[in-house]
Amino acid sequence: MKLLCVGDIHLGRQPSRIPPAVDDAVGIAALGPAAAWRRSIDYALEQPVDAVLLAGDVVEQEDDFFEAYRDLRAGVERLTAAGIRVLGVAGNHDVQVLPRLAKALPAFELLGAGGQWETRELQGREGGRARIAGWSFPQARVSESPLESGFPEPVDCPTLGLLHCDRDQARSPHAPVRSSALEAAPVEAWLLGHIHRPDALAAPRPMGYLGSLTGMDPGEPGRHGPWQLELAANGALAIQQVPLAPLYWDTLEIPVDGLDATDIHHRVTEALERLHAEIEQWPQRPLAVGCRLRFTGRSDQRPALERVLRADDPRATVQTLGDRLYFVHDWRLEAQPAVDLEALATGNDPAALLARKLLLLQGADSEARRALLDAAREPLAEVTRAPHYRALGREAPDDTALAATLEAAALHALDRLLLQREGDQ
Ligand SMILES: [Mn+2]
Repeated sequence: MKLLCVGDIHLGRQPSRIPPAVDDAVGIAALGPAAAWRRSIDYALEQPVDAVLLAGDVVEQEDDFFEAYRDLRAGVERLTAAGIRVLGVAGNHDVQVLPRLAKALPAFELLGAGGQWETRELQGREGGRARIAGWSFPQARVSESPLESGFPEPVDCPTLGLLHCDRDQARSPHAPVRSSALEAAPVEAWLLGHIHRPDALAAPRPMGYLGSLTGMDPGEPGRHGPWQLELAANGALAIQQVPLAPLYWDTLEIPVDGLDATDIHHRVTEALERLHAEIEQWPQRPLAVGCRLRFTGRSDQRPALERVLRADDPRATVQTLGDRLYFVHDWRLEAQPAVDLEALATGNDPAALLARKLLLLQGADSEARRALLDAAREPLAEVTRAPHYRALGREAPDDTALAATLEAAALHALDRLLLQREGDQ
């Protein structure tokens, strides 16, 4: 028996950080959840699988009914016409809308409505049986573990658990469950929704998050897609990810040691070409690839590098390699200046003062380091609270973000001080 297991789809959500040039070339819709869902259906029909399982948050929000209805119906109709069943559970995002969709679309089988565990048996087209046990969110906030009560008793065929939940977050309002409770349940596999980063699911007893069907922003990097689960007649189970997401996010590290600033763009192109060569080897390939560039290493050309990167910003151009678009959504000059900070720090001029603060920031936790972060915390938090930015809903920076911001600012200032020094001589 072959099953295609689909994690959070979020129909109705638009991918973010897509440059206008990429939108113009392929259309943002070709990169979003609906496109990923269509690709999954094509794959399910090609195989063909016996059933498609949806682990909740199929729809982004309640008012996406009509858009989601169109996409879900088109998919369910194609699948059921080919004799492929479609089963799903509701997550915290689609607690109302998924049951409504199920009513409007009887071919779609919603499991565990109202927060009551429910099972359905599947028959493989080549023989074999399996049972799906599912539970749906009865309301958007659920503070008790769905595993506390009512989990179905084992029977004489393999059971696969389908659940949208928050694992090992005891105080979560999104159906908190403990790993130990998942492990103790009488199932052959747990197919979970909610967390968008896929787990490394593996036989013999896969238990974990399927991940979002496609990465919708740079915070969802790596390969995404549905998972194909196969149950052999002897009970052996195999599972593998089918990374067919149309959009792929990655971070490229580009060392700039010994690099002349004018060669930086060449170095960026090389890094993108290397990534392209790797992606060409994949059996399923994305339409577009968004990259964050980290310029690392040590350089005596930091100011020049920054000037060149700002004058001819890598974010401004979209590269087409093969039939794929590559774009840069962010870059960071993280390279350290080619100076000995320890030696510099022994002086008593402003550069020495900065070097001492940098060493503090880059060093281990200490009282002095905490004092430095504390001094920056409130002024930076004030920025996120400013009326202009409040609508972005950004939280005040945590210590890691604070330290990174201070370090970047200190390096920038140090570059300028060192340039002045050279000018003085
Ligand atoms: Mn969720």
